[in-house]
Amino acid sequence: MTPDPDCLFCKIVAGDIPAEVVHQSERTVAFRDINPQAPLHVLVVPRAHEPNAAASAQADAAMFAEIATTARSVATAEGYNDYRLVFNTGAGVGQTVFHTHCHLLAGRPMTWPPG
Ligand code: DGP
Repeated sequence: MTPDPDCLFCKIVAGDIPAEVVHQSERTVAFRDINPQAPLHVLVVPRAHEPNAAASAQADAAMFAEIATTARSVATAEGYNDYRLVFNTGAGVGQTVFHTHCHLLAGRPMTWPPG
């Protein structure tokens, strides 16, 4: 899918908006969240623009799997074996940026269920 000129994460992927990138590959980019909710809070995104995580998984299952393995690599590299992955999928559950992204959170105790 072509980049959306109005999409914040497409601009970060393109390097048009600065971000602290911690990992990148042909198909994914991982960068620190601007408003971290844990000592480690990284967003792993596909380079390809898809507003919705389920649509991304359907379009490219291998890329979607790569998001999970990238998150594990980043967590491990930063010294965390325990971590939480979150895909907010839809405005009703808190999605605010409509480019598929996986929140990688680690470094503090977490409760369940999430708020
Ligand atoms: P969500 O609510 O699931 O759509 O999460 C969007 C996340 O994006 C939120 O945790 C804050 C983060 N974010 C928003 N704007 C920026 C930005 O300009 N740079 C970075 N690095 N993160 C951003």
